[in-house]
Amino acid sequence: MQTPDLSPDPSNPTPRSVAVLAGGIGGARFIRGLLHYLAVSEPGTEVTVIANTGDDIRLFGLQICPDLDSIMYTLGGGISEERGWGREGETFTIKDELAAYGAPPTWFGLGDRDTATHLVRTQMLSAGYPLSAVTEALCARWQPGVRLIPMSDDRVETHVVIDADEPGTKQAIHFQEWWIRHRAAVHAHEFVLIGAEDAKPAPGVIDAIRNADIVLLPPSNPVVSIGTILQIPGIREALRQTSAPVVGLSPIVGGAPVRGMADACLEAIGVATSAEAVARHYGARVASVPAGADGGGILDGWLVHDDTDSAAIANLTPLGITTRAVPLLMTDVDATAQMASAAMDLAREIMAART
Ligand code: FO1
Repeated sequence: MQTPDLSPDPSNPTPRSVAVLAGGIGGARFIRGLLHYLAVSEPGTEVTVIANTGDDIRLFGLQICPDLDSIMYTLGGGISEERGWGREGETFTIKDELAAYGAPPTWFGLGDRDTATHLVRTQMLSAGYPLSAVTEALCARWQPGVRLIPMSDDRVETHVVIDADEPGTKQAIHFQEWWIRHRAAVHAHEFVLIGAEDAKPAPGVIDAIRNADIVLLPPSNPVVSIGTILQIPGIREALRQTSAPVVGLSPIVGGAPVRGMADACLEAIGVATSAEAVARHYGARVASVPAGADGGGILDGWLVHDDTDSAAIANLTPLGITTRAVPLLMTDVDATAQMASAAMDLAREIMAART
């Protein structure tokens, strides 16, 4: 993928800065479309991506960061398009050899090329580099065309509380086991972000949100991706205080996730699987925060899929969430670029309405 020219545009001395909070596959594909749109229509715009690290897992002594890697590989041209994770042209010899030794777990798809990323990352972490510096070093190879920052340099992990074998008892398993081995088909009582309360936003995260001209929430999983990022102390507050309009795109179309298993995640937290319910879950930024609420809403604008969800417009607008219905299926880069264009236009509409 041609890396868009991000040098400042002389006719626009102060290039626009966009901050994006993203999970893995859906977020990565949206950002690819966003960069495609910006390269053509708003060259010189700087994009900072704040990525979820709650999916991270330590396996076979390797620190694996699925969402950081999906974004880095997708924007750097190394992604397996059909999987949305891991490398194109991947082989799984190491995985097979580990299975031959009976080394658990066998359910995780550890790719050979991908393993080089995990080895470099783990080596640098062991040498004392923070995850944000490691990510920057890995991106020197991939040139994703964005500044990619983990939500935190502190180790956090999403674990899922499910029923244990003993009737009436529960156990927690790593999110990756729930997602990959169980395909999210085992009822999740709760998601717990281990380490969240002591985690700090990585260097640059809060500034990127505060200094952004526009903040975008791509159609990532609203619970275990975007929702996880919001649990890092300070990030929700920065979103509520930034002067930038905060515009999100619904990951739910016609009552179902476009891909992945966000419906299982939403069900676990008691949120309906609908474009409207997700917007209500994120909350309107203008809404007053009832005493004791969990920090208050973050949305100014919301895009829903035109063919199925335009009814949400009438219900969300009175809440202070300016809602527009546009095609939201990321069928190819051009379609995704159109979505990004609609999101940027909605942000500008919201900014104009303020003055
Ligand atoms: N997803 C799967 O469905 N099966 C896998 O075996 C698998 C392996 C894997 C390895 C590295 C990596 O970066 C991602 C991987 N994923 C796999 C995707 C991953 O579970 C999810 O993409 C995210 O954690 C959720 O967005």
